[in-house]
Amino acid sequence: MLHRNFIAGDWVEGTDLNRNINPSNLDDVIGEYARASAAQVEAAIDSAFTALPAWRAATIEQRSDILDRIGTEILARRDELGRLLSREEGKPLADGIGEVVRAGRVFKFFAGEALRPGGDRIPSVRAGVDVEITREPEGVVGLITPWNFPIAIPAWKIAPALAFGNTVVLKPADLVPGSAWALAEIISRAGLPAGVFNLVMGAGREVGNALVTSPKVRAVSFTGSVEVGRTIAVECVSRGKKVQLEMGGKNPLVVLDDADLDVAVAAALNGAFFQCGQRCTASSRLVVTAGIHDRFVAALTEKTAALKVGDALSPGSELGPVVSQSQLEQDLAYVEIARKEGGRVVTGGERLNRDTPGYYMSPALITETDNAMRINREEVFGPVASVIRVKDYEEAVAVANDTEFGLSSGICTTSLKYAADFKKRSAAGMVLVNLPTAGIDYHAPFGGRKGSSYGPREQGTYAREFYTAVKVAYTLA
Ligand code: UN1
Repeated sequence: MLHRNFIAGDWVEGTDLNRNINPSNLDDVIGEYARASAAQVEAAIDSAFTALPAWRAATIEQRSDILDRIGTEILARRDELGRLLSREEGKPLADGIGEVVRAGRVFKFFAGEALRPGGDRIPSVRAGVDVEITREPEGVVGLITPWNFPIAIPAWKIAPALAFGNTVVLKPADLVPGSAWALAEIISRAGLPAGVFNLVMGAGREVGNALVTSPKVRAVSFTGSVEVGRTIAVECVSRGKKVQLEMGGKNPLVVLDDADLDVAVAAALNGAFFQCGQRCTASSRLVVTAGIHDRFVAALTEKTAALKVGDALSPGSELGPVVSQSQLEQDLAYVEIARKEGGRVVTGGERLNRDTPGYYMSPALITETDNAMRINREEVFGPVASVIRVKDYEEAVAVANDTEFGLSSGICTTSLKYAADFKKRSAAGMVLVNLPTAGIDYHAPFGGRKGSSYGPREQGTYAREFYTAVKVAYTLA
């Protein structure tokens, strides 16, 4: 079946076809997806621009109802959509379904937020004058989403954009267009005026670039790599657009001597390896104090080696394949880099063969590393984690913060004192205590510091900052 782009309320063919391949089984073609041309992206932007007055005129209740309807359908179809997601992205079925539920709940959350646009009325310093502060939609927003959360990330950008009266052009990742297409199909039947929501599929070079450079797009929200994010930032800032970027991480999980070993091992196993470490929030640096180091490494090695890697849709699989050939090559290359730097690969890091051809590898745990090595400076985005031994809590904090990234961080400890201190001193946007650094709530603000993020936070009530423009009106009565 050919899946087309959604532009100005119509399903339109593109100029090129993208075959969506299952990374668990390269013989399985999920479908063909039309790639839009730059001219078609312009048409989508024009239609979003034209649709602005109609969507601005919709009442907050009409917007809320539409978002609620979208959320209801996503939740009702969780099994089918979760299966599609796991089939195209490679995360195990339970995680695929979990992500679909998250997307549905995001729409439900923003159905509520649509009713709470905010606003203020304050006394003026001048007699007889009223000051009113209101929030208005920014206008046309361009949304560019990555392959690792094929439905949740589109959801958490589209839902607030629509809730606050913006019109949308979405460009999903070229590698996983299926879930975003299914979401667009749901949105297309939810009662929006034509042009309020548009889907343009294709590569960043063509489709993404057209979105970022168009004068009619007022704001761009991007999740993806640092390299692409920085280019987008320059393009947007030089054109006076609002921009929001979520990029990489090299997130530390600190394990202190007084940690509950089971809690720490469970947090590290999940944070480092689940979903093949393909999360910007993955716990890729395990910073462990000397007194617990050997016990922690022994227990984590055993659990890591026991993880079942297989077809994402097979019930027993705890890890699926990684997403693509180039990602697999990058992951294996980083294991080699770490080995050459003096790291010890205590388990995994090897290509695996399964019944079907796919991008399988065993999760790699690397010990005897230090924080200056490339394996601890650069984001791998695969099932690869390294252990850094430190002498005490003070050194752990210094190492945790010594990175150009700052998305999430974690600490495993039974000490309230260390937990409280780490929450204050961690240079990350999100700090987790006795939990993995990944797996974040859908109603709380999401984002980081330093090289990880740029612009206002996503999600929760904080999403309003990006998707609205503040207006202040003064009236002499
Ligand atoms: C999570 O860890 O729950 O691309 C979400 C990413 C993030 C989302 C992580 N933007 O991995």
